Amino acid sequence: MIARGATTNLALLGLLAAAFLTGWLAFAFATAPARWSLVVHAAAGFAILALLPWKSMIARRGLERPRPGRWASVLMGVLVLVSMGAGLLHSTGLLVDWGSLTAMDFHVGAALAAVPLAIWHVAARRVRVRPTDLSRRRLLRGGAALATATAAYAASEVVVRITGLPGATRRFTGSYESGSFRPDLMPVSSWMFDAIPNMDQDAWRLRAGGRGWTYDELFAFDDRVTATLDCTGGFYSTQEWAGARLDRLLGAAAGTSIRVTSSTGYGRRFPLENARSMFLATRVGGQALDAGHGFPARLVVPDARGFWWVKWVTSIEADDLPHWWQSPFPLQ
Ligand code: HEM
Ligand code: HEM
Ligand SMILES: Nc1nc2c(c(=O)[nH]1)N[C@H]1C(S)=C(S)[C@@H](COP(=O)(O)O)O[C@H]1N2
Ligand SMILES: [Mo]
Repeated sequence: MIARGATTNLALLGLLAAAFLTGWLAFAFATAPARWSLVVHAAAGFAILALLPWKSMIARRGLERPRPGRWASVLMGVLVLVSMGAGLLHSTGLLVDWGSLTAMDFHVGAALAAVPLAIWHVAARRVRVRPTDLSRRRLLRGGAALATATAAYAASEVVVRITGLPGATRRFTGSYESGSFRPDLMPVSSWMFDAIPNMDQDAWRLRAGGRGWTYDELFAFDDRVTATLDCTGGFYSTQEWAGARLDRLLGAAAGTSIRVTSSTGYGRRFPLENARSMFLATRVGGQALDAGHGFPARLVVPDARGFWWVKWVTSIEADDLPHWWQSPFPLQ
């Protein structure tokens, strides 16, 4: 029965899908739900590790038959292993930064690259399910395996704390502290490909609330907030921000949502009622923003992930589109 491997392959499919979904779910939140989703995520990851001995028997047998596309299966295996290894390096803190990239970048990058190969793999290497594959005994065994994987994850977290590995200091999102209250030490990051633009302070205008604002007009606002930018790349940084609360810029703007747009074209949409708790910052730690952190002005959205904190903002416009009318994650 084990020799046929259908149960192992199906369990792998479920676990890979669960790991992928909970990973993105954790990225969507900067609050407590991120932790729950990451517990499920890590348990799924450990369960995949536990299945490797069985899967390698299946793979070895499969590789003995010359079939087109074997290299794609092997490449997918390499990508999944790279993703898993980078995930563990990040979570333990053994290796978090690799030059300008982070372990998280490799973790998510390798997982994303594996997706088309995984779809092909499942389609090209069909599993024929027989009733015995889903017997009660096997389901029980699967449940026990999941419980063991969760316990193994809990144990790994205990070990990380006892041994005092850097991973013990990470936040509930998994991110590491970096340069808090020291803007000069705060990392500069972008979602994907945005380069730091050259902004001319005198020519710059902000479109908001149906009018244009100059840099000096915006700089005159002094609303303050202490907030934590938590980047999905794996760092967080708490700073004292100053600028204008968004509802003050918008005035009596009508609509259901606002779109905040960067000079680079990057932008995010928010519910209009959130404007009261969002800020367009011109300063951090009492100093004007530098180019990397969003000069002339950048969004500060307390309790939202870093990718919502649009930099180099040029317009804030209200309209009647629903706030969820956008890609869940930026596409540029
Ligand atoms: C092939 C798919 C994936 C597998 C097998 C996988 C597996 C893992 C493993 C084993 C860990 C280390 C768990 C620990 O010891 O704490 C981890 C951590 C993490 N993964 Fe994934 N992952 C996958 C995809 C993703 C994706 C697509 C995302 C996000 C979009 C993601 C986000 C994270 C985050 C944020 C952590 C850090 C958790 C923490 O430090 O507490 N993962 N992953
Ligand atoms: C971690 C994820 C996985 C890796 C790294 C992996 C890797 C491999 C490799 C290297 C082979 C042998 C080469 C080949 O036949 O192309 C193979 C075969 C196979 N895989 Fe996977 N696989 C994974 C997940 C899955 C999943 C989710 C399914 C189906 C739901 C699946 C079904 C199969 C089947 C049916 C074979 C053929 C076995 C045989 O010919 O006896 N695999 N896999
Ligand atoms: N215009 C623009 N704004 C952006 C991004 C981007 O790529 N383009 N990246 C976002 C992401 S993912 C993060 S984590 C923060 C990083 O801000 P920092 O460079 O000040 O640390 O900016 C956000 N704002
Ligand atoms: Mo980010």
